[in-house]
Amino acid sequence: MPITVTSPLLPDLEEFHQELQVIWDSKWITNNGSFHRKLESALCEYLGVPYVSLFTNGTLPLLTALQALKVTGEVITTPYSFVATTHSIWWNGCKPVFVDIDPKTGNIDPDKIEAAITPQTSAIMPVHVYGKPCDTKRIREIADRHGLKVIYDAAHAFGVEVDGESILKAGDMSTLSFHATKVFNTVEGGAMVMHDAETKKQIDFLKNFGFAGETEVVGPGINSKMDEIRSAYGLLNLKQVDAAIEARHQVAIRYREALRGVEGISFFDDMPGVRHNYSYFPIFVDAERYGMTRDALYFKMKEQGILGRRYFYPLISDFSTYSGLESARPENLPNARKMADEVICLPMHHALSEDDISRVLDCIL
Ligand code: T4K
Repeated sequence: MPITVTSPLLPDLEEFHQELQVIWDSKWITNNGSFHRKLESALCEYLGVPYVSLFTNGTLPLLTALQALKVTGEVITTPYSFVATTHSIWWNGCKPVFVDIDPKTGNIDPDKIEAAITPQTSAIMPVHVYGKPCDTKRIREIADRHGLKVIYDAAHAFGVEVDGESILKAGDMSTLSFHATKVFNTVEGGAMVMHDAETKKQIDFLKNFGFAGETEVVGPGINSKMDEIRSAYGLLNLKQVDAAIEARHQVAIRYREALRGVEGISFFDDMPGVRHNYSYFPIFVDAERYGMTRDALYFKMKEQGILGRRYFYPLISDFSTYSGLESARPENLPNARKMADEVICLPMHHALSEDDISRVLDCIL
C-alpha cells in the first residue's frame, strides 16, 4: 500500500449521516444556514479569535481580503508557498514582489522587506509556511512605518498559537484553507479571520455577490459561500482535530528521533512558546553530505510506495507567469531556491501507523 503525504481526517459516517438527515429535513442546503452559523461560532471558540467568515476554499478569502482592503499596486510576498498565494495578488490586478525567506523558518525574511518597498507598495502578504509562525511583530512594525496592510496566508496554520495567542490574530486579516489535505478539512473549504464586526459584515456581503439585503448590492462581490453539507462535516471534524494534531505530533517525535544526526538531512524543530499543528514534516537534503540528491531520494521513496511531496518546488517565482518579474531573479531569492531544491515533505497525518513510519525511515536511513 502506498503511503501518501497526507490522508484526510474524516468524520464518523454514521454521525455525518444523522446530520445529513437534519439538512434533508430542513431543505436548507446553503446561504448562511444554521450549520454554517454554528461552524463559524465553533471555529471562533476553537481558534480563540473574535470573527470568522467561512469560504468555499482557501484561495477565495485571499482574493477577497485584497479586494476588501482595496489593495492596489505592488504586494510584497514570498516565493516559497503554494501558487495560490501569488495568484490571488495577480487576480486583483496587483504586482507581486518576491522577497527572500529566512532559512531558519521558511517564512519571508523581515530583514529584507523594507528594501522591496516602493511608492507603489500597498500590502504585504506573508505565509506561515508549514504552519510555522512568521515574525509577526517585526512585520507589523514595518507595515505600520510604511502604511501597509498585512494579509497573512495562514492556510497551513490552523490552531497554531504563539505564547497562548492564536497566530490568526496577527495582521489585518488572516486566511485559512480547509482543503482535504489540511489538518482540519471540510473537503474543500476555507475561512477568513478578522478583528471587528464591521469587517466581518463587509466580508460576508462580499462573499455573497455583495448583497446586503434582498435588493441592495454594496460592492463588487463574488460567490464563495460554504454550504450546509460541508459545514456539518466541519463541525464533526472539529471534535476530533485535537486528537489528530496530537497523533501528528507523535509522528514528528518519531521522525525527529530517528533522523537527528543523520548526515545531510535536516528538519525544523518546534519553536519555543509555539503550539504547532504538525501540518507538514519537511526534511532538507544536502546532496553532498547525504550522498544522494533530493530528487534521487524522492524517486527512491516513490519506487518504494512512499509518496512524499516536494512542497514547495518549483518556487512560485519560477512559474512562467511570474518568472519575468524583476523580483523573481534567482539572485534575489537564494535562500528560497536552496530550500525548494532540498525539500521533501514526508508523509504526515493522523493515521500513519508505526509500520508506515518505519518504512519511511528505513528508506531514508
Ligand atoms: N495558500 C497556501 C499556502 C496553500 O498551501 C494553499 C493550498 C492555498 C493557499 C489554497 O487553499 P485551497 O484553495 O486549496 O483551499 C494540495 C492542495 O490542493 C492545496 O489545498 C494545498 N494548498 C497544496 C499545498 O496541496 P496537491 O495537488 O498537492 O494535492 P493532491 O491532490 O496531490 O493530494 C496530495 C495527497 O493527499 C494525495 O497523494 C493523497 C492525499 N489525498 C488528497 C486528496 C485531495 C487524499 O488522501 N484524499 C484526497 O481527497 O495540492
